[in-house]
Amino acid sequence: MSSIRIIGDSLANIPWQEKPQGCTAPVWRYTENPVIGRNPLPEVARIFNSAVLPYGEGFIGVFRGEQRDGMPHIYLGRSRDAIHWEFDEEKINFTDKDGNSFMPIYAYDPRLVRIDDTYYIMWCQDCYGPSIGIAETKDFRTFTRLENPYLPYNRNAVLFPRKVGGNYMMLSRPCDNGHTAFGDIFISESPDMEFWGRHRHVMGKSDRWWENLKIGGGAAPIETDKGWLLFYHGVVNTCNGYVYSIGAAILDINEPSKVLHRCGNYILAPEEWYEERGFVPNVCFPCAALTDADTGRIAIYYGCADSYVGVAFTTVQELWDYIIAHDAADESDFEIGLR
Ligand code: BMA
Repeated sequence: MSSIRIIGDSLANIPWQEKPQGCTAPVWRYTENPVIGRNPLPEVARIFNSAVLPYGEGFIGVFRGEQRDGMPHIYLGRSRDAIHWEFDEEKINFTDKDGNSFMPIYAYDPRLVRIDDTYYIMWCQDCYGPSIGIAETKDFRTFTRLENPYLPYNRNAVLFPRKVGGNYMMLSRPCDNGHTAFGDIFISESPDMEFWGRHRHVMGKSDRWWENLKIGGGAAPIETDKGWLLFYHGVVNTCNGYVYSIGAAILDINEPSKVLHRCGNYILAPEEWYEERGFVPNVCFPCAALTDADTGRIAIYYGCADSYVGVAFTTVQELWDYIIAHDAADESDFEIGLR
């Protein structure tokens, strides 16, 4: 097998546990999962589908908090070790460019991406139906919403952590305004974070049963010397409803609408109690990954059963070997995605 390395910062304090003896899977769960349990705040019943990044001496995150009126909003959290979190009791107060309050009606499944000295949050919100909201902050005190990047309906926006070919790049998943029984991942480009275009198809659902209904972007793509490593979710419909698993693919570094490799097997599927049992059973929904370029360690943050946050570990080499050994990429993946 060839070797692979992460291109990025070192993160000596990344949460980590060694692979358990006898584990045959490419990804293993943190033994103390879930890291965020029920009723984490007076006004919040569940936190899940959330994203974290290193910040200062510790970590910061944007968390999907399901309020007791059933509406999701985004809450800020801080941690020294990326395992134990303290949350602001009030949801993030988004403003417009003039500093006036500009709150979404609801906000869910946030992702958090740093580009240079700016942090971007993207999430799903109502704009006459589910669509993507995006905001920027430099200090995690003021959060300025930018123009909505896409028309409705759309979910699962994931920004790349740097420009590619001179433009910002963002994955998303066009959908309907219900529980969407279809969906492929697309990519769009922008020179300025306002005007998005040059849309391309990246990858579709497949005939493999774990992802044969729909797929959607997960964590911000991780730069490696073999391409962008993408964690995404894949969904199957069963007689008892949707089941969400985590998949992995490698996208071309300069032309990320091309999928170079795609793991035919899921890398994590619901099997622990906190993934199988909850508000929505059988959901593993990745939204972030911490990485340490020095060791190749990766900590995946994923929502569990729409009720909890879990952490799972792997290394870039372990994952690469598994993806290549189970590579199922075909012509529809290799294409540039323009018709
Ligand atoms: C999707 C999104 C996710 C959720 C999943 C399972 O459509 O709403 O936030 O985790 O369904 O309920």
